Amino acid sequence: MFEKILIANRGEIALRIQRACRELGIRTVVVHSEADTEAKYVKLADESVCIGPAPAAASYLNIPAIISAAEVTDAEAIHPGYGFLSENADFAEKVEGSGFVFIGPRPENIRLMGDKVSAKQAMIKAGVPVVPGSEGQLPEAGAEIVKIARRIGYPVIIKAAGGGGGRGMRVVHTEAALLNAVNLTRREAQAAFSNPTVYLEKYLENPRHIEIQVLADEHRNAVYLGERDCSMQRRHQKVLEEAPAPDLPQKLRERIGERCADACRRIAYRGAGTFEFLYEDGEFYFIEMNTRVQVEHPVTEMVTGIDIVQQQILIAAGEKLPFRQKDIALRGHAIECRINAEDPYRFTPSPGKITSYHPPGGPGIRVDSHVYAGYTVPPYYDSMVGKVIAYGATREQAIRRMRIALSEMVVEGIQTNIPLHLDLLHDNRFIRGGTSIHYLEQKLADEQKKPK
Ligand code: MV4
Repeated sequence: MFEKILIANRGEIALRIQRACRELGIRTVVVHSEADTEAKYVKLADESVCIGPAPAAASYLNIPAIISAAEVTDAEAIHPGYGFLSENADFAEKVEGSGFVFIGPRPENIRLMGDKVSAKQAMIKAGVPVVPGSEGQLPEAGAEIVKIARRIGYPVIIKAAGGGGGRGMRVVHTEAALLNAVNLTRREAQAAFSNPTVYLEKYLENPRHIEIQVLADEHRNAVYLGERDCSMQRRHQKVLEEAPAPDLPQKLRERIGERCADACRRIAYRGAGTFEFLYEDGEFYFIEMNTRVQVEHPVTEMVTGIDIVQQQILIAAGEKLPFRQKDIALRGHAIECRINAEDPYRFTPSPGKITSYHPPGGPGIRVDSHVYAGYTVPPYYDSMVGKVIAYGATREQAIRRMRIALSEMVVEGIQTNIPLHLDLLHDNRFIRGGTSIHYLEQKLADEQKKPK
């Protein structure tokens, strides 16, 4: 096992990784920017190294500085967390080329999934159901593109191979608008990702976003840890996630889970991963794979009892998974609310000093956060300051516990989205469960229209 791990991230996930290391008896080095020097989780680490000024490009994305920090502290492995360099295949390669272990998938698998066209082709080959579409990049010739779109049927969506997470896509409703949309998306893709490659899919009008968590070791063992429903989102930012997905039949869960675990074995996947699907009318359609630990991993941890971050570390150390599929059972229900430093209805960021802080507690409540009274939320990074996770025997109990938790919670000095969460937790459609990816934006738009 490793003796020392370097954590190449900040905020709540840096603290989460630290906790996993500590439980495994591994010492930690945290790298940080000048804006994070005073943070408690930095002081809590066994060692810390300042790697640059506040802007992420100069610090958390500074590959040579991070590798130098690993060298001077004698760390053996690097955990990238989520965001920043976590899905950068060049970083993973440089980490390994410098003699360190990258706690994540092989660089070639990160690269395969980073290109959404090659990811989709790999899934088709592995028998994972995908959204009907161009099965590869779109050709140059307009007449060919028109033919493909006619075969698929309108509406269609044009997506950039280098995109993902909602960047670089355009919905097309008519043949008249098709070629102009393709050209626009190509130009945007070239500018944003230095890659003009685009592909086409049938546009699903009202799906849910359901994702399957997997773990795979270096010995071709792979398991699925059930699913998360992440449909409650605004502008491609998830707001609230839950596990399991409301009303998903057990048969479908097993069928899609087996497909994902099979795909992992086929591509020799290693580490934690997430298969993202759109789910509509009882069918799963693969869209993307994430090759990192995700923000919402705790809901899966709560319903499976498996520590995903510890498993990432054990897998990176070359160990075999300590369980098989038959040992994994989903028990109860978990909901996560992302707590953001922002105006709860205008969504403008609200960084600054937290003057008072009372986190919730009690049965089934978990708080993953690095903040405390006196902490200053810096303006340079994303606005998430923590997550509250509520576990219950049933979805109803998890909702009740979350309502109590958020009504107890006090964060003063900055604005947070806690009022939005409390509103959602009393929303009849949410309480019923199974809302689509458009529900929250529609609800917010409807409330805008209502006179106060
Ligand atoms: C789609 C889609 C409908 N049909 N693809 C947005 C993020 C990126 N991961 C894929 N996205 C979508 N792809 C087809 N063929 C609708 C979305 C989408 C979406 C997906 C998941 C979660 C939230 C979303 C919000 C808007 C659009």
